[in-house]
Amino acid sequence: MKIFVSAEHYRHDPPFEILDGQTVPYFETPQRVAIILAALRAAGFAPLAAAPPATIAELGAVHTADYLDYLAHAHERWQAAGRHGPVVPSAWPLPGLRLRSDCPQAAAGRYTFDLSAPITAGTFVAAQSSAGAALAGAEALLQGERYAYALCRPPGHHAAANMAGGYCYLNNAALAADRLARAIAPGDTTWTLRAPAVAVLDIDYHHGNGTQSIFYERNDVLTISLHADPAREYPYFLGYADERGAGAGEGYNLNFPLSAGIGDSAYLAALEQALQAIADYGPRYLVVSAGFDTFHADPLGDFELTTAAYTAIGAAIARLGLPTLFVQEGGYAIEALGTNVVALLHGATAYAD
Ligand code: SP5
Ligand code: ZN
Repeated sequence: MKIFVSAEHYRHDPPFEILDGQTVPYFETPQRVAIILAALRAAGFAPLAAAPPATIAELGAVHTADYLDYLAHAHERWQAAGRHGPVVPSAWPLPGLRLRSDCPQAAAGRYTFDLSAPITAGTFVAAQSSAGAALAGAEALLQGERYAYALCRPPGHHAAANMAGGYCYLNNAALAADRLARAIAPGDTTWTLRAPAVAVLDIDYHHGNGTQSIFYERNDVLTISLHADPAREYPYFLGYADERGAGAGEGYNLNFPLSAGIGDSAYLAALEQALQAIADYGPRYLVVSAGFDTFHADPLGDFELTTAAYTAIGAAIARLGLPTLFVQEGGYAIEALGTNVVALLHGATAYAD
């Protein structure tokens, strides 16, 4: 198991977020990485490799140039306009409004879909470092590793080609999946030669709206997400079961919206359906968006998974027999986060063939 860490993650440390109308301390903290690293070391997972930050050219594989320009410069433009603190939107160009201004507040509304992705001075460097860890994990699979784990922070699965939100800025899992897919048939721009090269399995509590939208019209990357039903839970506007992909990508997106209070056995049964779908498509590589906010004690979630479930999830994933990259997403029950990450990775490696 090769493990890559986003070394610059600590440069992203927003002071607060606005959660359901309340200003609260930011849940997605640098402490999360420290706790996971300590648990990995204690469990004997070593050595840890620092990955180089992803370059703008690498990020352009799944993100738009204008969005990357925004992310890279939003904070300095905000400050130059005399504002203090992190960049947070205050108005959005919803349908019926006009996208004319590119002043810093207008840009924030245009490129951020919620109040949970503030941009501080170090946010873009941290996000580049996070994406770099995921890309290094993809390269490790291409070099023949059976497993890799990218300890990404900030997380990525809510970030779309041109939108930040939900603690996410750059879509680490999508960048890794795209890298793997392109490696299978370099130069194929129709996706057809590569279909279906890679599956992304998203087990974060929240729907991976960014990953879904990035690959929605592609058939070389199958996207599957198990998550809280968006009819009751964030991100509300995507993640329903009837979203199946479009155009060439039709049939290459699957959503499993789940009920509040779901426990280990019902969750594992839903996971088996998702894994069977992956097996039926026959991809060459698997990327797992690994969130742990499905844990019973998570402050953001309403699922009831125990630590034992993560071991079982890892083992079930391993039985697919695919080279697999685990990409860290959410998980906010700090005291259990390291234990749960180790449980997932142990589950996978213990069943390696
Ligand atoms: C990567 C990731 O896990 N991002 C999650 C972002 C969630 N942001 C807003 C969630 C608001 C839902 N209300 C929580 C109610 C807690 N009782
Ligand atoms: Zn989440």
